[in-house]
Amino acid sequence: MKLTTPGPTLGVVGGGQLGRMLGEAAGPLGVEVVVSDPTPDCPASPVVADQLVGDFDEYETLRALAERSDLLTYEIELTDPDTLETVSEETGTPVQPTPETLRTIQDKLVQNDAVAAAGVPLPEYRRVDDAADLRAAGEALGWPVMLKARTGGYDGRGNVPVGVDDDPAAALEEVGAGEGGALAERLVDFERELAVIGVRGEDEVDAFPVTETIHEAEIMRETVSPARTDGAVRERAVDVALDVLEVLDGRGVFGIELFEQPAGADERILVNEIAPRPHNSGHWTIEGTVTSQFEQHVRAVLGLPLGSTERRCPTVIANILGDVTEPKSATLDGVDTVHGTDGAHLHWYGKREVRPLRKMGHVTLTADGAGTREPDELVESVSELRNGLTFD
Ligand code: AIR
Repeated sequence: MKLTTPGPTLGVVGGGQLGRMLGEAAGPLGVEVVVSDPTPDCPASPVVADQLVGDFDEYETLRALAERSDLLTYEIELTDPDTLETVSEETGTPVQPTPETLRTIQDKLVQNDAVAAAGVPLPEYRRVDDAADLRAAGEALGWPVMLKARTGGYDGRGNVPVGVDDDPAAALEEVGAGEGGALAERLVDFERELAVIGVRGEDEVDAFPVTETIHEAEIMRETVSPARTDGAVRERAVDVALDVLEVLDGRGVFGIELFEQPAGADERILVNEIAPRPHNSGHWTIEGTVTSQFEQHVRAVLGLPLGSTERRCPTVIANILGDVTEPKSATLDGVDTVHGTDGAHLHWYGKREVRPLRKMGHVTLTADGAGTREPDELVESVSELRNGLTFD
């Protein structure tokens, strides 16, 4: 490939934090990024060449984005694969990962069916269209179950555990199952949650080192790399992630969330969920690996050679979530301590409004700066740094 200025234009549907970090990674490669997002001055807008304002699934916006771009990708699953396919055919601008892959992943029931059909292990699940289905699923899988909206949920929205005494109709309403239905999954008795960022390039596949993810109330709080588990489990996690990549079509990075079951279980690793884009579990790669997941996504979708996924040093992150009860204008207090700590890096997503539990940024701590390689100490320190930040 030869490079000129301006270089190739990558159109990204969605201009939230993932679009922002894609923009930051694309710059040095000489790749121009244009995003589309419904919110004017979206988080990506200060770091990309341009923003088109429009809904994620709006034909006019996606058509205009395709006309401006050499290739389209997306950083949120709420876009519409049919519309992406249409604008791609009309303009000749390819979409990666393919709309077909988005279609599979967007509907968690179709996603689970695809993973199961490939023989990749995952928790048992049942389709749930109404309260009677949910009761039957609980009887079959054992209470409580994890109820998930088939479409539209992210960052903790759309998932809720349901017990035998809970009102099934209320639970279905809470996850918003009215739109596209739901599924119930057996609640896995896991040792810890893990995630692997897999990547498919032009004619190569690879995976980043496995990450441990710590969740509370269905929202990711911290990640730890290397994951605090044994080598055999880490290897198995990467193998399962590579098997998942086989199910998917198209180039790009994929966030693959996993459960680690206790020693003695039939399967040590089960697939939880797949995202066809960079993922929160891979934010540590910005400082922690030779190539970040964002640079890797840009390389992969454009068909450039992939970069090394090797870890530089143990690295942890803590998410900065909205610690407010009502939405309000966002002012983060306490950042000086983060800036003043060796090995700590602040990532502010530039969201104008803070909302309860909204992802507003993250703090990364690398072992080479922090002076300890002990994962327990690192995760404690990064949590302390994050806990010192508040929205006043
Ligand atoms: N995102 C997409 N899927 C899951 C997540 N977290 C990221 C994308 C999207 C942004 O979250 O970057 O644009 C939306 O965040 P919010 O806080 O505006 O809902």
